[in-house]
Amino acid sequence: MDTPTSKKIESYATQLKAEGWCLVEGVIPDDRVEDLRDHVVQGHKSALQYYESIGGSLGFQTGPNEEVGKNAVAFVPRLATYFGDERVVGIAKTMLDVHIRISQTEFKTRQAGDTKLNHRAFHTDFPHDLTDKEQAGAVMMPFPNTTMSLTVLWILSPFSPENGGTWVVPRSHLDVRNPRSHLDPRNPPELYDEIPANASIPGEIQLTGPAGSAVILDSRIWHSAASNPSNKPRVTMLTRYAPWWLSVEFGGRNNARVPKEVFEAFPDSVKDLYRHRVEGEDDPIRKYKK
Ligand SMILES: O=C(O)CCC(=O)C(=O)O
Repeated sequence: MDTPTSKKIESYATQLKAEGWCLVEGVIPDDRVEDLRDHVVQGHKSALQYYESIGGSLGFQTGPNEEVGKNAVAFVPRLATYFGDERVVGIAKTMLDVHIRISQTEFKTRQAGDTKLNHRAFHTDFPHDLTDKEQAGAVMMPFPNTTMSLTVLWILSPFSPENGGTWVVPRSHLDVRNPRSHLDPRNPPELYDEIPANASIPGEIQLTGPAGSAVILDSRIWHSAASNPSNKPRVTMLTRYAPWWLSVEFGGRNNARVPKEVFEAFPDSVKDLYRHRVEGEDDPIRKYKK
């Protein structure tokens, strides 16, 4: 008999709490992976062209004067359907709160032919990103032992050491130190941690997983992008899930809007995650009555 979805969610959440990461396989059906990989490659090109044409920045998803830009999700609407996956959303609700939303959506393709295999840039993610622009939304150290956001990497090219599977240090989400403690101007020098942000860390592992999976990281886990020495790009999209109580607008960091017509075509499960970012809509959390 198949394990009920609620039991699977419980077991992913148990791993996430203990290790700081988990892999959910089969969120995208095998027969959809290739088409969606092409969709993300094309969407990435269109997004780059769009931001170049307006003189803005795809990195920050802002216009030439730092005004709010077009959300990356608008360029990959067919993939976005999966962002409301029952297991991924179930895990996010178990870890964060029953009321969640997507705070950031980004392209994370690692280009081919990068042979700097010693490359590391260990960090923690929003809202624990100590080098975030003007500390916009960055929690101060020492971090309280609370999961505040989950980073989800949507794997469209299988992850392996050969193509730049993400480096993580399992269980580091429970460590009070941080590899970038010295880069946060709010931390006095006597509290800097002696952890190398740009070198291998004992216990680090490189994530592997088949195309069509989602890797979920606690935002506090120490992790780093890896170089991709293969001859094909490692195509990946990123979404971050946040609880209702976390400010996702502070500092104007990556809060680009979703055009109305793109939003209207989303299934309800995905509308719930982006309503706070769509042009002309209220945040559903504000409207919640029960
Ligand atoms: O692309 C990757 O493998 C990791 C991405 C990452 O570290 C991040 O976006 O915070």
